[in-house]
Amino acid sequence: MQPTLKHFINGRWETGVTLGVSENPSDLSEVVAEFARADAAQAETAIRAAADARDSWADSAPQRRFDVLDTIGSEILARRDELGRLLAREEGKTLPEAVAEATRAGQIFKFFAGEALRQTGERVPSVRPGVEVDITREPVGVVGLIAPWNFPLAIPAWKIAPALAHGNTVVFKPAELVPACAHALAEIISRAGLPAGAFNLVMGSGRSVGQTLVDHPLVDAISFTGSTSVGEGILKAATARRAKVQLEMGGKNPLVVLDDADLGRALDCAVQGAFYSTGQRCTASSRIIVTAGLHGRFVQALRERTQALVVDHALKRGSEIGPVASEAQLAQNLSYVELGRREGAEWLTGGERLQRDTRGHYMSPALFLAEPQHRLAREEIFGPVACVIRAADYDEALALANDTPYGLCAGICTASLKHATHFKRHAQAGMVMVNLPTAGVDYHVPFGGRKASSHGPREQGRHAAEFYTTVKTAYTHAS
Ligand code: UN1
Repeated sequence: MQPTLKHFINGRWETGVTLGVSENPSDLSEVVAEFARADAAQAETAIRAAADARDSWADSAPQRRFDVLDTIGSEILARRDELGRLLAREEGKTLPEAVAEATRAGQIFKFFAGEALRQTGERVPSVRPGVEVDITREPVGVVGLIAPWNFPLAIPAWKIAPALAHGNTVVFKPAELVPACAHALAEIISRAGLPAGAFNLVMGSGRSVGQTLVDHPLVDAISFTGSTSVGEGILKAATARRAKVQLEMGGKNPLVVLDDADLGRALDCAVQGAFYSTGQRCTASSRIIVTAGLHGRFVQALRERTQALVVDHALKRGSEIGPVASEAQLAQNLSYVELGRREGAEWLTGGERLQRDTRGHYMSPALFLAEPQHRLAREEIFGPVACVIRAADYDEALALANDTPYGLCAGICTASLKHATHFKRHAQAGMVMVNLPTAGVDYHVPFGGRKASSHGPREQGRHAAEFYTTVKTAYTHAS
């Protein structure tokens, strides 16, 4: 058994108030980590440490920030296989997916190392003679980062890296399902040359650690990725005390397939978007909207492709779909499968618990034919459960794609430049994919959605500066 994982607070490793364990969802006989859990008081200690370190890190030179972030990125990339293996064991995505995620985390730190050097401002003449105006960006201060379990390296990376690059200090609260991934990342960050208190890891529940971050007056900004219901609570509490808030929440992402689509490519997009990472992505394609001329052939082929997917242990060579991450998530997925049948969606395949050599949270990917009003077709499930909806033509497909409370990502498969161009313009989503799966995004461009999917400025890329900095306008009379 490994030693109990500790919090990292004010430059020191600290034991917690209670203990938790994470288990391997591919093999429940394996405990991945035992970890310290904090209470509100310990979370507050971390917040105070971040507040004390605030000026020193805000005043650090760009070269220093570059060096710290570049060092972190290099180590993650050098250890991507080992980190990917840990991720696959703890979260359950397949080893190739997990190594790709570790790689992405390293690349994100490298990108934001560069951003630390690319800080710019503007100088503009005043409307008054003899006066100059400088417009610059300054750090926000202490940021609380609350991350989900489904991308336990990449999402923390795309919050921590821009926060530090732009001169903020950090209190990071990971999801309780994935403490070993969070700890591995924190351990690398702890040796990269930051001042004590600039980065803190506090593990524990949302109810106590998360809520303390959201409510504490010393926390200037909160970035959260997770469920819509939790996000809405954070929004109310944090805006009431005028903290800055960035939320990335649910999705019910449409993939439109038109009659003229390349069938093979459309099937790849649907299978990858709906079922890879076990469907546990806010960008997953959970509504596949197919026009009448291709509908019959597409549905038959998609059903065959879905049935052929290999569901097994995340570390097993040849596994395409790992287990569901937790018993609670599996129960939710199965309850939606049940609901789909009850509300009259036509079951095509899957949606059953599976037995494998090791005891784990396995289920077969589920596919339904649904009507747009079915809850199965409207609510985020966050598992390998997808539905196909029939549309008469492009216009109806676009209307169906936009008929959702969410607006994260929308995809279209078509050979028509006219329809692709129209869709890019009219899809009510923060991200649009043409002949690509809705899930699987680049690390150097903005990420985020509209409507109930997101709130506040975009994450990632240069646009991350909008959340992690605040603008200052300075006037000077040169006499
Ligand atoms: C991706 O699709 O590449 O929680 C990333 C999520 C998103 C990340 C998706 N925030 O699924």
